[in-house]
Amino acid sequence: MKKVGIIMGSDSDLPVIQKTIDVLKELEIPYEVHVYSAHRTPEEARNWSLMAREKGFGVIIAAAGMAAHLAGSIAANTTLPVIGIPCKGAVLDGMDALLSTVMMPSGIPVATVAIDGGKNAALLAAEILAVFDVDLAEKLNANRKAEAEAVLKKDASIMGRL
Ligand code: RP5
Repeated sequence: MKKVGIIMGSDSDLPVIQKTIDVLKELEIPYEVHVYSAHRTPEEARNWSLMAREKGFGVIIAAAGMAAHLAGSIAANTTLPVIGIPCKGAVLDGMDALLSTVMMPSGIPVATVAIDGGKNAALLAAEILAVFDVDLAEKLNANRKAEAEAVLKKDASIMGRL
């Protein structure tokens, strides 16, 4: 199976990426995590992205906050699908990162998930890999079923209490 490459702009983004890692582990998808910044370590971020396809990655998740150009700059150096996670910062509640990540100019796409959407980033990455992987698609179906059952349990519990 192709690996998921996870890049975060700072180790302060780890709480968001932990949610991504938890889902990938549960689905038994191989991954690799790095801290590379678009502005603090531009060369490392660029070199890693240029080699990503060759190194066996199938999709990349990039998480960054504030003026979050990480996902876009990674996407500029690879034609692998890039999923951007805008991370909440201290000042603008993540709106800065959301707009920086989602508003990519035409030609270089970044699939942007919600602010701090670490879980959805992992699920979207899994869905991309599952296009040609029947076993993984089955795991995703089972996952959806479990989520639906959990909601119905909550429904029954609320109805019993209110
Ligand atoms: C971004 O700036 C990082 O992705 C992080 O979300 C934010 C703050 O980084 P630190 O100052 O905590 O390293 O580049």
